[in-house]
Amino acid sequence: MDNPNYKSGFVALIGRPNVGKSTLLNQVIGQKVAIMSNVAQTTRNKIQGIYTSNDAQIVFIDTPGIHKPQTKLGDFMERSALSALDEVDAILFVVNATENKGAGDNFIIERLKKVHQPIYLVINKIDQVKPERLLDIKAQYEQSLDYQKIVPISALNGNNVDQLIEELVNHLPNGPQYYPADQVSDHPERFVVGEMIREKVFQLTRQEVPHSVAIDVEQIKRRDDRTIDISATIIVERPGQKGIIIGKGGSMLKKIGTMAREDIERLMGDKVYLKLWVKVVEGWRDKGSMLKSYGYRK
Ligand code: GDP
Ligand code: MG
Ligand code: K
Repeated sequence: MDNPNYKSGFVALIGRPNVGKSTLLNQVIGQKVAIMSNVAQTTRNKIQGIYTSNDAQIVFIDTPGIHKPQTKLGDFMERSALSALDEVDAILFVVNATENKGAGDNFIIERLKKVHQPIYLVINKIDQVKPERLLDIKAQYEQSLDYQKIVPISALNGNNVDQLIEELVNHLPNGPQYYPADQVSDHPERFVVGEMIREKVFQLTRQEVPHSVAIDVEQIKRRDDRTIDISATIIVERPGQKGIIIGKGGSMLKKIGTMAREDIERLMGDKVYLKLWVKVVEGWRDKGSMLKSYGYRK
């Protein structure tokens, strides 16, 4: 590609859990690359979604929510979220129009004050609020940072998302197309597959199994007939959690497996055979070396 006017850059998505960062990413990329859930902090790693057009390429970094770390895993999350900010060309600070600016937002704002990159305030979920409310939420934020622009959107129904992209592209530097046009994520398949399984564990077990779940994807093997064999282990901290995930006569594990398999098939476009196991590893979240072996990047 020899277009001297081509634009490209890296953009970080920052915001409290559940403001709609993953939904926005999925809306922009048009494919399920990030993990969506009502349960806070299901997105533990940086997940990059890549938007490519004839004029521009934007590589999105979906950071985990910035919060005060309590465990080694929390530490990992916070460090990766903050270090991401030094590498990007712009930051999207996403907030929820249905909620007032709170302590979590103020915490992020304090961090963002140290950053020199242009910051866009993205007010999401405007499909749920009246115009007066939008003015009110704007007023709550506009003095807090020197925003490049304030952009109200609905990530869910796509309202004003095109304008947000246009705005971003206009301010990106000229640069190369880093990734091929058909690539939407730079994550290894193992990671994305693991995240899809973990999402189903959260969705189906709700509050009963908290964030102490890791997925170890041991094998992804393509056969000659293009079907894919995958085996993975769901790692929990306590025997009680193992019981919940397996369910009566294995019913819960079966449900998790079926739903995850359907998602993975959609992603990979081939038939998948998914084998799932459940294992108890006490206190895995505080074992730094284990975090690495489960694929959590430094
Ligand atoms: P994240 O934690 O910031 O990545 O948030 P998610 O993308 O996982 O979204 C959290 C919840 O908010 C999900 O139930 C989404 O469907 C919902 N959501 C996200 N964006 C919108 C929006 O624009 N409008 C509405 N009504 N709901 C949204
Ligand atoms: Mg998310
Ligand atoms: K979430």
